[in-house]
This record gives sequence, structure tokens and C-alpha cells, in this order.
Amino acid sequence: SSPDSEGVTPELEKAGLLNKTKIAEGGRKLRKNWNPSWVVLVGNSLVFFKDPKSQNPDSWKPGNSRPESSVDLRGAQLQWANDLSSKKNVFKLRTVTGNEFLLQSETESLIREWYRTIQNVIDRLDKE
Ligand code: I3P
Repeated sequence: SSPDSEGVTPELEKAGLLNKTKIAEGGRKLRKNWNPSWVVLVGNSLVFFKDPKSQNPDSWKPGNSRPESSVDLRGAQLQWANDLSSKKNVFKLRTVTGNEFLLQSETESLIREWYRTIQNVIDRLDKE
């Protein structure tokens, strides 16, 4: 049988490099610190990797490298946020716990695709 015959590994939806900054923690505002982040959408979570060495498609698999942080998308909110940055192509992700992130790409088509895919996951979780 295959290693995942019991279906314990969640489905990888999307992965790629985005610019990221956290702007609030538990509703409390933080100072921006933009950094490139390898972002992986898997199952109900958005997972962030800091280490450039972990930027490969196998990175998200358990045990392969340690994520910097992970966001539960259940109940999360997305909105375009070009008013919150001097950068273009920015959206804000807010978790139920009041953590807020800005995600950005220089490539408009790429950031639109991320927005759409994350929103689809949020919508799917809302219906459960
Ligand atoms: C911030 C830094 C950020 C910028 C932020 C600045 O300065 O330049 O890149 O956000 O603008 O305050 P510092 O490095 O001194 O903390 P954007 O790139 O998103 O515009 P802001 O304060 O208007 O959010």
C-alpha cells in the first residue's frame, strides 16, 4: 500500500514565495517586518517557512523542515489591503485569534491566485 493509504497527509493546495509581515498578534498591533516567506497551503492551514533552504515542494511534509509559523484558516478573514502598505498587490489575512498578516507579491496574477485559493478554503470551512 502507498505511504498515505490511510489519508493522514492533508492535501497540498498551493505553495510559493510571497512577501510577508505580521501586523497584529492577538489584536495587538506589531511593527512591520517584511520578509520573503515560503508559503504552503495545506489542509486547513497556511504554513510559513523562513529558511530559504526549505523552499522546495517537499518542505511541508511532516519532519522535512520546521515551519516558522502556521495559521488556522477556520473563521479567518481575507481582504485586499493596498491602503495598509506602500507596496502593491497586498492582502490582509486575519485569524479568529486576532493575528493579522499582510501577504504581497510583485506579480498581480500570482497574488490574485493566492487570494482566490485561500478564500476558497475559508469558504469551505465556513460550510462545515
Ligand atoms: C517601516 C518599513 C515598512 C513600511 C512601514 C514602515 O519602517 O519601511 O516597509 O511598510 O510603513 O513604518 P521601519 O523599517 O522603520 O519599521 P510598507 O512597506 O508596507 O509600506 P507603515 O508604517 O506605513 O506601515
